[in-house]
Amino acid sequence: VFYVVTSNFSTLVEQTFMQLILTFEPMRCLLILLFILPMACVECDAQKAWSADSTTFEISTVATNLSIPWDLVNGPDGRLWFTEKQGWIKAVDPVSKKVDTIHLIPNVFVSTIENSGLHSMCFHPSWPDTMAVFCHYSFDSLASKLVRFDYDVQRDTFINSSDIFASIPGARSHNGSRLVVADDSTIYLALGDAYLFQVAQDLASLNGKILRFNPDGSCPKDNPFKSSYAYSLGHRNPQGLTLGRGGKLYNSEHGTSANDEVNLIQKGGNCGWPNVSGQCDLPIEMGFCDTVDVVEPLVTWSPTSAPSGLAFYDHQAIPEWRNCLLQAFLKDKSLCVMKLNEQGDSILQEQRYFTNLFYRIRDVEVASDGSVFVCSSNREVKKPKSHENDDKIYHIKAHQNAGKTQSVNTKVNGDQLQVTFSVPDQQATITLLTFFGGIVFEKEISTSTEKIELYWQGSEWDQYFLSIKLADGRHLIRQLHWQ
Ligand SMILES: [Ca+2]
Ligand SMILES: [Ca+2]
Repeated sequence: VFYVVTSNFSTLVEQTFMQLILTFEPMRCLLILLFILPMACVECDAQKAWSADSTTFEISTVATNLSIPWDLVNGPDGRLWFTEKQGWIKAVDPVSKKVDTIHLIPNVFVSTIENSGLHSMCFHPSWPDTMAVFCHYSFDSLASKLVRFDYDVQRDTFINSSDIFASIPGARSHNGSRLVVADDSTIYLALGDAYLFQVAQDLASLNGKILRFNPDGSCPKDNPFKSSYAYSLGHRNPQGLTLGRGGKLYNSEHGTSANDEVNLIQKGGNCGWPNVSGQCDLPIEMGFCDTVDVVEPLVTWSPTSAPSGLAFYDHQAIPEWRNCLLQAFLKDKSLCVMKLNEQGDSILQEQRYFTNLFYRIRDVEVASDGSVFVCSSNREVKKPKSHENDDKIYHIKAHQNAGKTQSVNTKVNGDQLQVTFSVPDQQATITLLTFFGGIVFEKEISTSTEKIELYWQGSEWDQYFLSIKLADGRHLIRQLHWQ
């Protein structure tokens, strides 16, 4: 549509211009030169086209039939540890795909609707000297807690537990949470407002805050507010928390029906909730914004996309994602990749990946080799047929050309897509999918080498990815962007 409109407009401008030149009306020609030509040139500058990532992603499933995995954490033992909402703590070996059950927390409260249960976990900063894990979970419809569990490496299970925060006001949702260990061995915990809204501005309350505490549960002396665990206040329901370059702390949180936020957290900063939602931009917010120096979000999403887990990516394995925040979306069923500027204090660009492929995504974790794990969160909703064995944990890697399998070459020129696909020894199904998961093109490939040329009218409102399912079970994805 964009092409048709702009090219028609351009033709119209040219025709009109030529007509006027030919009719020799100097004044009208002058008007054209002053107004219409600059408009035509704006269009020249804004030439956009489809481009393809240089990375082909290879996606594999490492765990199936899970029940709402909530937090994915790289284990110090090479396994990927994760929590499940019902109270399970498990670990999976991403190579053998063996899932080990480590512990079931007995007193977890799980609401059938909304969002309570076992949420976040992190490892003790002094591991392996101190083998312990911190977990945050609901133990009542109106309360959550943060508990330290000691880990027995021989038996691969938890042995003792001790409360760090024994009773935090909670609710059937709006509990948060996410745990992150900082380089200085303190721990951050992002907590929701438990629907008590105004407590997010009350330093005496733990809710609606990003807390900072020592592993023994004490309050760090250099916290911004005297004798307070609060590191940042004014948060609604944060479920994303991650460290970027230079220890910068980013969070993401759910908005009401609008204004999901990603924030660069400031020590002692106030992110505004419930007085401010998103930017300071409404008359009703101005009184608060005039008296408090509100930390405004780096980005907002309206209507909401439902952001959950957040991770920082800075590895060369996927060059497109260097210095990016990776945001798991539940409602928007995609992974949002946000390019940061060099200072890490603004977002230059965002692209959505894998839309509808995993369906709702609850968390994202970056492994030390630059591969990425995501988990689905589909048992909370009516699962689509294609997701019957959910929930799952997926492993996303940059595809390496190994053995006989050749690369997938994608060339995009304007609205012409050309795919060269060479797999000598196996069949494959190649599909072009739209942003909403609709199939534009599907073809079975069986010959040794095949070149496919596909022409399609790309719309700038859409996003596309190529899905190549190899007969050996590997799934390759190449993302296309309108830029
Ligand atoms: Ca805010
Ligand atoms: Ca606002």
